[in-house]
Amino acid sequence: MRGLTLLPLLLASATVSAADYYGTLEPFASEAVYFVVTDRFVNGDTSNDQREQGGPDPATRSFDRPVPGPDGESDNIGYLGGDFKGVIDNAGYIRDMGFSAVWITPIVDQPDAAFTGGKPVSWGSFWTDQGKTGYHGYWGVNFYQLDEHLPSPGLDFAGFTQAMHGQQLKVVLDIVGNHGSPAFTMPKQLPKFGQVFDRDGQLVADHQNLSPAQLDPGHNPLHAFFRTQVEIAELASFDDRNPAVLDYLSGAYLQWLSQGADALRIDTIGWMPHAFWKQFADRMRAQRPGLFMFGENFEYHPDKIAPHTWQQNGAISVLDFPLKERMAQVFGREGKGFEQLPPRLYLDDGPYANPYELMTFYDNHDMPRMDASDDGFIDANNWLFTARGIPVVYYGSEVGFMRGRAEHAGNRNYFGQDRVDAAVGHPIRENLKRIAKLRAASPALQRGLQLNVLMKSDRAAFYRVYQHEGVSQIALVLLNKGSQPAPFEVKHWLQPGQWRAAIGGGEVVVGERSTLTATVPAHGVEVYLLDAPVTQAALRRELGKAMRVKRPR
Ligand SMILES: [Ca+2]
Ligand SMILES: [Ca+2]
Ligand SMILES: [Ca+2]
Repeated sequence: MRGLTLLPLLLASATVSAADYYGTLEPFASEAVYFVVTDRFVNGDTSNDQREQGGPDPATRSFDRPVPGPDGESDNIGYLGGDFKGVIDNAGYIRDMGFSAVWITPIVDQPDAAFTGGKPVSWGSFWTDQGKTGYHGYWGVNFYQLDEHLPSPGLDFAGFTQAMHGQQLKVVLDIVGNHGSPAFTMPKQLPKFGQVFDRDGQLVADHQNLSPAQLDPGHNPLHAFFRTQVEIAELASFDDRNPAVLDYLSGAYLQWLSQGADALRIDTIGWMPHAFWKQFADRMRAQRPGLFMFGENFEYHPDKIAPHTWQQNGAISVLDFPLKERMAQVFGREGKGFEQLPPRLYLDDGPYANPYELMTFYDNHDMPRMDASDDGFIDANNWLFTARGIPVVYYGSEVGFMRGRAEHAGNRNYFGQDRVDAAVGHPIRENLKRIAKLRAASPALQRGLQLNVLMKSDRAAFYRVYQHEGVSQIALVLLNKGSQPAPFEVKHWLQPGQWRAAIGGGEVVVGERSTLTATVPAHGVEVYLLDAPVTQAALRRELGKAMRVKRPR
């Protein structure tokens, strides 16, 4: 009898000491992503440049189409030669910064000429496409075929993913489901624009240079792929209600997954209904269980983007635009305080299925690059790689390339091998490397619960805690974005033990009810790590609460 009553007690105490504490168990949350517009990163093979394409007519030639700006500056809306080889050649450069994955722009075949419709592109303009080419990859015409600017002999997409995997880098493939290429307003229809071809190269849809309202999907089978309303600029909008559209797209993306893509980034996800993406996600995961996907819904309000993350809508993560908006204010020239950030983390509430699985970033190709000093970039990266979420850094940000610049004002300018080589040793890159490598080695920074201790003005202090299946780590992160060294005194939830300073080196022994004091250098970070099970009572209580937060699924 006695033994029988004791047994549940023993089990109960074993359960308590092995409590699970984590923000997420999603494996992809351990990654850190470097994002390249492939055409604009490095031209590793000039033999695939297709420099004659679209020529000789200056209105349609596709290579190197500069858009002049003030003071000799220039944007460019033509192809500039970047390719798979350019990325592979620099895999070591990317991995050496602490990244584990590379997001590349879409790889599918694009029209072979510059677009002649729409409004002319001028320096600093928005929503203008005349004279622009498909260098960015978002104007698909054959979603089963690789665009000819990307591969090299012996290096198709499967070869590319294989080479990247050989360099310990995952490949995040950018995909589009909402639209094809620009499809109307051309003075005269050009080949491929507004057309869609299947895996055998057969024409399956053709906008025929007609405005959406002029299409007749009920009677003309070539129009059945398209919607009859204008959506984005002059793009051919796919009709999500036509089952052939889902078949076509999911067939194409399963093909690329079978060639080694590790995760998908979904462009313009908000322009197709949730029901479409739910079916799409189900088809992808039927082939690739657990596939991680994240969408781009360019909205700063979390209620607008969070529904994508819910199970019923496909459980697709999203780029964290609401946090990005605040990061630009805190680390950019406005210099606002850290107190701006917690309201956008949604650690204890909010509409996301799981905020720890969001893709965090401070700029990209669709918005002005962050306008910050070198120190601002350093501070931003120190935050990005220690706070919750999965960090994404846009190519060139490791040197503050084209900072503050929007599309058509240099945002997507060619980076090139010379800049890559010169970037080694740059202070932004050196600091990025340090914090990214620390995150890459820390389960707590990757997937641990976040508990904020202090977020005020130039100082932030917070814990990240991960305890699961025998791995236990508590990280205490101290950030100083000020230009003077900053003192910290942390006693809240502080567990006694021998903490090691992961950046500065050395150890700090913390006793019962004592305080950890530290001075963090200007624009600096320190991360104290304690590799021990969580025992401190108040910390356990707080973590237990965090684990019980109810979230929409
Ligand atoms: Ca090339
Ligand atoms: Ca092409
Ligand atoms: Ca749409």
